[in-house]
Amino acid sequence: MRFIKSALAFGITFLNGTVTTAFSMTMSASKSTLYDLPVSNNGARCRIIKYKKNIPDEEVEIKSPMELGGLKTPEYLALNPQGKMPLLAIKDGISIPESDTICRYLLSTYGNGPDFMIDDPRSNLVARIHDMYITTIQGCLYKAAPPFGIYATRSDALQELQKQLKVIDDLIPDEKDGPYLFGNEVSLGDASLFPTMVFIDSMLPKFGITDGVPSKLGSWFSTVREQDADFAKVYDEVQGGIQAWENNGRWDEIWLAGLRDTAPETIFDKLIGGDIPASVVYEDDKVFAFKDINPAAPAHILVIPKDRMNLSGLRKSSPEHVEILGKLLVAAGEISKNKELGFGDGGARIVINDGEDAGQEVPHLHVHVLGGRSMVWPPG
Ligand SMILES: N[C@@H](CCC(=O)N[C@@H](CS)C(=O)NCC(=O)O)C(=O)O
Repeated sequence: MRFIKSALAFGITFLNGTVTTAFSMTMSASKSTLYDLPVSNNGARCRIIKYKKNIPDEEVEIKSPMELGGLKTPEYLALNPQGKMPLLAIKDGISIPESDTICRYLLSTYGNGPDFMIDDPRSNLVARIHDMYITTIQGCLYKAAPPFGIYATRSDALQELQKQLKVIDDLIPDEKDGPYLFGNEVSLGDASLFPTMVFIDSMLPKFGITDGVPSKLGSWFSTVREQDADFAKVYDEVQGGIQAWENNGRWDEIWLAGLRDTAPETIFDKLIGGDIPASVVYEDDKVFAFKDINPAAPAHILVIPKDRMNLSGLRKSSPEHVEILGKLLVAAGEISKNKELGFGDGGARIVINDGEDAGQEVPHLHVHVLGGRSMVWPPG
């Protein structure tokens, strides 16, 4: 059995900062359990460490979180309140979530094999960019609905993902003497990024993005897989999980993958594109507002999404549209206060006609903002 020297200092600190009690102890490493699934990219970086350092199952055993009932059960949450995998349960009730922390624990505990710590700070930078800016939004590749980290739309998150790939690509040297990111020594940067690249490589094309992986990154990804059996093994594990998702039709209903806006363009696209002149009263990157050419009130503005996103009518809305629907209403509220457009102090009527019976004429969601006179109820 392996023994780990671990000086754990326990202290009780009073308000004046004086430590009144402290002791240290030596712990023996009994078997640890890595809760993880083959498809988990963050877990796969820990598996790369386990494989490369030949850590036997007798020391670090891999189990499915389902053995504790799943990620969101009280039993699992007691070990990792974030309800995420991977999680390494070590001993004496200590559990370590967060793949980077798990990897560093494994590296400092098990001496065999490469140490993954190379003399190039760009390795840590790749891992950091991956953790801060890529895994936080990776759900845009496979999750049913936004938000994806700080992004409220899938297309914004997909764009950001590609930007981060470019940032990492720029860190990779043009010339290097080995298959890994920074030469012939495997690093934490390689282990962190590679499993996520399995996701990106197979999922970006589902969104019609075939040129999303820049060239140095693409060639590192294929070379390391060809030349390193442990990376190839992890590739197969993650890919097997993705294939199972595929077989279950995971992307069939995902916006911009299986689900796209196939309805014909309308006159509104011509107004947005400037092919037909419009009396534009407001415009930003997502919203377009213009005067109705057949006004039904002294002030009558239409507020529309620039990208229809399948919203030929409000009935097509889904959680994918939460951001644009909010933006349309905020813009409508602003416009309804604009006296120069003919709106008064008494308020406005803000209407969405959804479908033929409601009087919708153009199949591109539009919010009517009507004002400058008092309205009757019920509407006709
Ligand atoms: N920052 C964490 C991220 C962990 C994470 O997002 N894990 C995913 C699987 S790769 C997960 O558990 N997702 C399920 C969920 O969030 O419900 C790490 O590096 O371990």
